[in-house]
This record gives sequence, C-alpha cells and structure tokens, in this order.
Amino acid sequence: MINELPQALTIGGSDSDGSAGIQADLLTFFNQKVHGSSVITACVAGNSYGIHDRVLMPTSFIASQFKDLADDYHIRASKTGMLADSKTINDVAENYKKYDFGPLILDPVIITKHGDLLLEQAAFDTLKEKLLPLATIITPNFYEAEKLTGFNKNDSNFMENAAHKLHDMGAKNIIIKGQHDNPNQKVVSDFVLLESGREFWLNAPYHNTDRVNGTGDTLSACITAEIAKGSEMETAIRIAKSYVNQAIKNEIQVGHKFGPINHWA
Ligand code: PXL
Repeated sequence: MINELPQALTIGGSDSDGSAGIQADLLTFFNQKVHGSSVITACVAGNSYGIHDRVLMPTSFIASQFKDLADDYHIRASKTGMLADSKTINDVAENYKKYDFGPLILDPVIITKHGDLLLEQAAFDTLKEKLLPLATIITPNFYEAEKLTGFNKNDSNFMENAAHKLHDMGAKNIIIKGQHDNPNQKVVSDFVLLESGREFWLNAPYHNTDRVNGTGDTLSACITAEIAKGSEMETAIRIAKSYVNQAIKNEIQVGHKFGPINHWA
C-alpha cells in the first residue's frame, strides 16, 4: 500500500562535509529503516575544521518543499535542525502548522562543535515563542539549555531546573544532554523529563574522541525515526542514546579535526 512505510522529515541545513545537519539526519533515518525526506532551510560550506560559508533558503522555496511533500507523502514525525534566523523560524512554524507532518522533535541547534553560530541570538526568542510550544520534545545540550532558560550551567541542579523551566515554557518532553568536554570523565549523563512527569538520568560511557560532529543531530533524528515507527517517547530516547553512543565509540578517521561519527556502528 502507498505510504505505509514509516516516513520522517528533517527540516534543517545541509552540511557539505556530511557530518551533521540534513546529511546526518538522513543517514540516521536510513539506519532506522524509515524513509527520510528533507526541507532544506540553509546550506553551509564546511569541513571538520569549521563552517566557512552559508546561504539561507528563501521563504517561497521553504514553502514549496513543504507543499510538495504534503501533496504526496505521509510523514509521521518531523524534526528541526539549523534554522539560522527569525525569518526562517517563522517560515518553518507557519508551514509546519499548515500540514499534518506528525509530532515535532525540536533540536534547538545554536552552535557547532567548532564554535560556529547556526542560530543568531536575535532569533532565540522567536524559537521559544513559535516552535517550542509546537514541540513534542526539545533536545538541547547544556549550552543550548543555558541560552533558552537563562540559567547558568554551574548552578546546582542546573539540568533538572532547566528541564522544568523548558516544560513551563511549553515543551512536552525534554532531554538535556550532559557535558562531555572533560577528557577525564567516565560517564555522560543526560536528564530526561517526560510529559507524564516521570524524570530520570540517562548515563552512557564517555569516549575521548574528536569524532563527534553530528551527535546532537543524530540523537534527535533517531528519536524522530522511532516516533515515526510508533515507539513510545521513553523507548525512542533510549534507542537514540544507545545508537549515538555506539556511533561515537566506534570512531572513523574521516577529516582532520571534528570529524563525523560512525553511522554504521
Ligand atoms: O551539528 C549541528 C549542525 C546542524 N546543522 C548543520 C550543521 C551542523 C554542524 O556543523 O552544519 C547544517
């Protein structure tokens, strides 16, 4: 039957080196046996050293991509990645509301591993106002959680407090990804707050490697794929965390600096 195969959508930026953005999302969808489609918001020129150029897509082209998918496909879950600026966030929010593309997984991509800004500061409020209330889950790292909540990561109980604040701001489920910048740490701990009120820590072994570009994209894409297949949120999160951990552990030597994780792992 047409369109019975689970389908997921990624709305974000193309990353020329294939390590992150749309490329990492589509690799993840493929691995999870979900058909992947994309609405491209931006294209960046970059490699494992950093991002060196970018172009943003016009409003009309973002709308055309949404419309063509809606006319033909049955998308069961969607995620966002690089949204660049307020205009693009508004474009995405308006189009997402127009169609039924399933639950929205909001990956609030702000900065890359190299320190390149992918969402301008002036757009943080637009993201909070326009997209956060539409999201089934938001997946910030600790840095993004700081920017969105105004809390400081050094405060006691930062992760728990930030998750509850994001919940108060309208997000239904929240995973805050823990710090992974200390070569001596043994474990990376993420904090999860579910719509039911259940909250828990997710621990995974820390792997000391620079091959970590695209980890956040891959985690949110894997959650999206699992939701598209009908998994419960907690199951989707646990599968995604385990997939990303394997992809970091079994590193591949591609590029000289912050290279891609291993999507075959
Ligand atoms: O990993 C975050 C990310 C998302 N989207 C695009 C990127 C990156 C990081 O490099 O280039 C397009």
